[in-house]
Amino acid sequence: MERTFIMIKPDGVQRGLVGEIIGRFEAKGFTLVGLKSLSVSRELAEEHYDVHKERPFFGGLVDFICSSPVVAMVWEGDGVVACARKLIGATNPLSAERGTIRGDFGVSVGRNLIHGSDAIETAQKEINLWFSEKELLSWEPTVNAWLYE
Ligand code: D4T
Repeated sequence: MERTFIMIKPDGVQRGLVGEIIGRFEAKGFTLVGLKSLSVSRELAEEHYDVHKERPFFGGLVDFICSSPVVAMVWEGDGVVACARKLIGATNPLSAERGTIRGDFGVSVGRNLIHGSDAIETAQKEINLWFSEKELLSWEPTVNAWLYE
């Protein structure tokens, strides 16, 4: 089944939104297969955001991600990569729809609370970067019989 990488950024953790955010993924019906809280090294943050390394905001973004703990997760389910992006909302929280995480809780692009992989291929790469194989579970919640035909 499809998997995606989700990270609650330092602002989401500091603002006490970890439970709220995890609850939204749970309530939707996705399965949590990996979860840890960590202080991110500069090396990991730079690797994660490598695609943005030439952008003017790169240095500030890396500083921010390393400034305070994050919560890293892997969620599983049919179509979870694209659906998680919908639950998260647009990059700029001021443009994000109400009902999305960024739309409900954020006001600025540099403090947009949460990261979600943007494609299946990226998700695989990010999961491998943030988690070891033994940190990930393979399990099927009994409730799946009530979520899937
Ligand atoms: P992430 O990757 O964090 O899930 O965000 P998005 O996928 O929604 O957006 P992105 O890759 O374009 O941006 C990555 C990250 O950089 C921050 N950012 C972005 C910033 O601080 N200033 C900016 O001008 C932009 C465009 C926010 C998200």
